[in-house]
Amino acid sequence: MKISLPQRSKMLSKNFLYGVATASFQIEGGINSRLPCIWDTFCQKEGTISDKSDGSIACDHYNLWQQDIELIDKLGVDAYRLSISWPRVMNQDGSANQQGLDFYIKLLDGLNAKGIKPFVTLYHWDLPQYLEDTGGWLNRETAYKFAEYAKLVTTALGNRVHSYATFNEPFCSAYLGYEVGVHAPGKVGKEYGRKAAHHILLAHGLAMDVLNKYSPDSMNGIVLNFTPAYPATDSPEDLAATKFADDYNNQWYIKPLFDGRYPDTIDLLDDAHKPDIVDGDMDIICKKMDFLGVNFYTREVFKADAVEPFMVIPPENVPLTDMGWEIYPQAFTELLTSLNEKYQLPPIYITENGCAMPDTIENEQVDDQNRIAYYQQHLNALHDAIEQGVNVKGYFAWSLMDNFEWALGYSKRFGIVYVDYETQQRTVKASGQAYSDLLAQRS
Ligand code: IFM
Repeated sequence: MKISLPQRSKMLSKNFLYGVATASFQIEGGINSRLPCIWDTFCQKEGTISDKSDGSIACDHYNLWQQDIELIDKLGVDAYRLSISWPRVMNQDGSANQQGLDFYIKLLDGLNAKGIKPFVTLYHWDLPQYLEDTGGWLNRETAYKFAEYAKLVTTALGNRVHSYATFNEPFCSAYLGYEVGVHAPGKVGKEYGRKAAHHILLAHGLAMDVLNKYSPDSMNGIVLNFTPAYPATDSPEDLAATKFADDYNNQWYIKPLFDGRYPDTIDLLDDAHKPDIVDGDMDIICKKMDFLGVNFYTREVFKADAVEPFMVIPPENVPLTDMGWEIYPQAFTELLTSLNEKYQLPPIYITENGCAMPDTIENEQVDDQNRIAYYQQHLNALHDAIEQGVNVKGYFAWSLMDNFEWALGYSKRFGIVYVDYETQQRTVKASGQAYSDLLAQRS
């Protein structure tokens, strides 16, 4: 199967950017050349990672980066989205770890030499453990440490970076990491989630000033994930529960950035669960950005609950990915058009979209037609949003290659390239070839 788009689609013009994405902890390995991060610690705890694995080797990208650049180049993409490991480049006393910086400098130089635009995320979840030891994202001070880290990176990397995102998916760091505890650092409590989120958003705002000062020529912004919320029925109770869920999971992270305030749902929270907002914080958070990164995978359906403000209905009798996530591309279009209506947005980049599928490799081939179908449906959905006036400038497939899928370890494969973790052999899947063929068609 091929991936195709309507003939005159803007997405077939060379002005529309296509890329592949990864993140430091998920692919690098090389843990002995950096300080420990919260995911190293979390992986050591009993019962946290489904296959009991960790990030110590991952895809060994720390050693195999040169061949990975060749692989990215072979796919014919315009851009590569990667993240920087904070504990690899900064020592505990705030000084630079030159060996760590050199790793990224060589990587960026290699990409630029091939004309591949580097999209760099400063924080994709690997907080230095020493900062977690002083409270992590529950400690306001961590936001200021992040701004110092942003300064160190931008001054060291100079003009090598096409685009900087401060954070990847604050929802995941705050909610999954500090409220329900399924991600590092594994804290559980409603009194933590919103506080962590606020400090992350504060860190974003502080870092935007740093980026604009020390890297004024790059495109600077943030990456948010959205799981659009749909009601189980049209009953007023289910509609109210769905609105609460949408505010809590989605709007919570975007509204402060563009409207300078949290959704009104904040008034419904117990005081103990509210963030600690200091005068002036919302102005720091609400900074002009050059782009918004949007990550989309699935939707969720909600109904009212007697105890909690909302309840998720697990998907049944619908198409699913290997994560158990519903395949519902229409939500992608509806998400983008609704964000466009609600907010005054800068240009959007789809910074992640893709799926885990139960791949098998036979005769050195992975025939993942199911993943090709997912990409086809979602690129069509994106095309529809663009036709309806949403200003989307580019799209990144998640992921370049199979990698460490957080609490699910290596059991879920999101790559368009297959990784044999025993040999570190990379094999381009049928989806990788289809993506590459689509990109080659552009004029
Ligand atoms: O693998 C993750 C990535 O790190 C962040 N966004 C979602 C992906 C799939 O779960």
